[in-house]
Amino acid sequence: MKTFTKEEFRELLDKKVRDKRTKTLEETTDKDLFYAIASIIKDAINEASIDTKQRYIHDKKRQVSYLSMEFLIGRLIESNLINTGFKKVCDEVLMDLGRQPREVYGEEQDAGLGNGGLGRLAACFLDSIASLGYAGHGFGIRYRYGLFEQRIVSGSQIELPDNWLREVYPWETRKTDEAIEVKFGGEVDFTVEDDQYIFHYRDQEVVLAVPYDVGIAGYENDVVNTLRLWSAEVPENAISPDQHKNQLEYMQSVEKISGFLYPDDSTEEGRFLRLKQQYFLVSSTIQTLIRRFKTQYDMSIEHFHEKNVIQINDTHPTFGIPELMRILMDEEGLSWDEAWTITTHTFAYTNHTIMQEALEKWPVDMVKRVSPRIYMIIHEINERFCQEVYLHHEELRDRISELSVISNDVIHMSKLAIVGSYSVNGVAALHSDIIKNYTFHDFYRLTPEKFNNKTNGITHRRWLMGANPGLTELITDAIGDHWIKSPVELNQLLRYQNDQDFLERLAEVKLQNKKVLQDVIYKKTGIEVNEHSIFDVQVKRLHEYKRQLLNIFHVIHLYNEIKRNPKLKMVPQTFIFGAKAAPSYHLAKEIIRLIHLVGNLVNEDKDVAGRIKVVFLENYNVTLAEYIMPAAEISEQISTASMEASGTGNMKMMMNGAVTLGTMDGANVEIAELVGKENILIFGLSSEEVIRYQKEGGYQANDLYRTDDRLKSILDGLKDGRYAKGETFSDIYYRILKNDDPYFILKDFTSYLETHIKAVTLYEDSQTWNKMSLVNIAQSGKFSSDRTINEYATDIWKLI
Ligand code: DL6
Repeated sequence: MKTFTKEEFRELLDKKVRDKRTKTLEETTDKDLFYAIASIIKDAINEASIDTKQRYIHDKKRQVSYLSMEFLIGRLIESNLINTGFKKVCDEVLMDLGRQPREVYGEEQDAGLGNGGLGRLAACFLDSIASLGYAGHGFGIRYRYGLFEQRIVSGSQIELPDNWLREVYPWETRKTDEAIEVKFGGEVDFTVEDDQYIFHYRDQEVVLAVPYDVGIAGYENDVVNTLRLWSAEVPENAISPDQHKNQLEYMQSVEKISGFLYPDDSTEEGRFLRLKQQYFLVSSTIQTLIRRFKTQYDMSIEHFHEKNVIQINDTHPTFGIPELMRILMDEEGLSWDEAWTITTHTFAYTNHTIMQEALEKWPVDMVKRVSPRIYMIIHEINERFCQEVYLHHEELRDRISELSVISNDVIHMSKLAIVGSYSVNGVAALHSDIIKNYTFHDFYRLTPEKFNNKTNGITHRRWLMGANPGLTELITDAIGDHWIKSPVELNQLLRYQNDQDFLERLAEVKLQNKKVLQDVIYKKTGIEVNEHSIFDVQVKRLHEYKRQLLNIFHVIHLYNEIKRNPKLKMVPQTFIFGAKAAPSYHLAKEIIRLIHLVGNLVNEDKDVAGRIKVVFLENYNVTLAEYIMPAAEISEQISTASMEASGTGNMKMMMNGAVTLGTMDGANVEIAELVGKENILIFGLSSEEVIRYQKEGGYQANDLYRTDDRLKSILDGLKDGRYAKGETFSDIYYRILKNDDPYFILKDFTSYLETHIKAVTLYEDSQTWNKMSLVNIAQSGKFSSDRTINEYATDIWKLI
């Protein structure tokens, strides 16, 4: 990519602001500058994108298509500046102009097209695929409204629409000429001609999928891949096929398909829309891939899978399997067996959860309404699959009803994904073992060769170089910059474990990052936090299994201790939370309310005198995370063991020098292995113990409530209104005591408390703590998504 001197970049910027904003540089606002810089980057990215595409076509490259209903992109300006190599010069020019780069870049709206880890993982993966020079593209939906904007009113979450496209999104290019027709509903029948079934479709609703392409630049390698986001529109001149809808209603109903990320799934209508979104994504994408294959490769369609692999991010894009079958048979004229061979050599499935309620299931009736032909194909896949098990796997005959993709008129998407894919992977070693040994054990017995592990990762370019320039500089000063292209070389830092001077510089970087976050906290909440207190952080979606409740119970316990003994000596601690709850998840919203009201109580009580503070940062998103991760000191990763597939926040905080305080769950297990038990704080039941309790029907939470005064006091407070001027939290109370504490909060409480005491003791010895922090950074290279993507590319995608 072109490089610029400061003078050249300034000149270009001047030209851009004149062209695009009709202003001189002196007159510009930060927003003008943001758009002008984005336009400079986009010109460079477009050029490189054309070259990349031509190279892929010329080399007839095998390509991976990463299909995901979510891409939690956040802002792109800084990572684009880093990857194009323009960051330094751009920062300098802005500073010469008397502008703060962070303020200018802060003008970009977060693209929040995802809920949490799964969507952010997809975004990190695209960055790594391009940075490693692999031919791979993302396909998703251009939701008009992303994940809701969270506001807290009197302690309770309310949701506002995330109008992220209010202004022009500078990174996208609309490609009307590559629009695709997606056909929904209608009826299907068939005739037989020359022993062949010919399917006839009638009365379908046609929706136009219009692509918006976002260039994904690799790190200083001139590679630009594409994230294609589909938008739903009414085809030109189409009139409403439904006589009961006028034209306006018809247009609205079509545009709704790409209207919202996760439309409300508490209603039948919301669920149906979600299903339509899934089919919309896979049909438009697979039609595109077939079209590209036919024009760019000089091969017959039977070779499709030799040049294409489709990775499905969880089960949400699983309808791609029957859709590819449909196209190959009904449009390309292949037989079932030919189509099945191609399909099962094309798809690879990543599982991201073993929580039963999160394993997707769709009622047969709904799927038939979206596409009767797709349902017919799923039915046939299942018939043939069950027959195959019956005939050739006698040992599993009595398990056929568990293996069946369809049961009780419900389609189990994970089973369909396993049957139709050649690879099934979990996202951390422990999670992949649980999948094999428990969740999908029968499938594992049937086809063990499909199952594998790919431990998640995060892009160190965003989460270290972008978010933490101070630490980046310190590292590079010490060990050179090889680690940027080869992050495992961060382990060279281990040489500095006993270097007092280095450890002090490391602590200074952390302190500066804490001051930045302190400022953000004050601006957002008005709460003054002590930069010398321990920054103890839990940021992630709100879910009972992630146990934000355990964290706030600990805070209540500390508060109770202070009230009992106001002179208690304590290292000051700031408990920082950030979490969005799904709009229809009542208990999660109650937990947010509890955190807030306990926070108010603690923060305002004079007896506490600043020893503990609670901060809840509203509207947690990627940008906020970029301020939080570098400042974190204790990384709370406290899910009930066995329930968190991997976690990626744990990796982000580790890479920024926080010490994990967590259970042996998800990728925490691998963090523990790497840093050793003296550099991590582990507590609680193991996954085997949790699974054993679950098999035995749980444990007696009431016994603990009755015998442990600390717990009794905390739980009683939920009912007697002492935390919030009479406001109570009975649903949380009953969830624990009537449902026998399904997430083992009381069971793990003592061990959690003891581990916190240990953490504080270690923190007081700053040399020891700084060393722990250093070891965590040094061992975090494994968790770069570059390592993960190299594993996918080699083992699953066979790109090399
Ligand atoms: O793999 C990314 C991420 C993991 O790090 C989290 O542990 C896991 O909870 C999350 N899974 C989901 C599942 N949602 N669905 N379906 O978001 O994936």
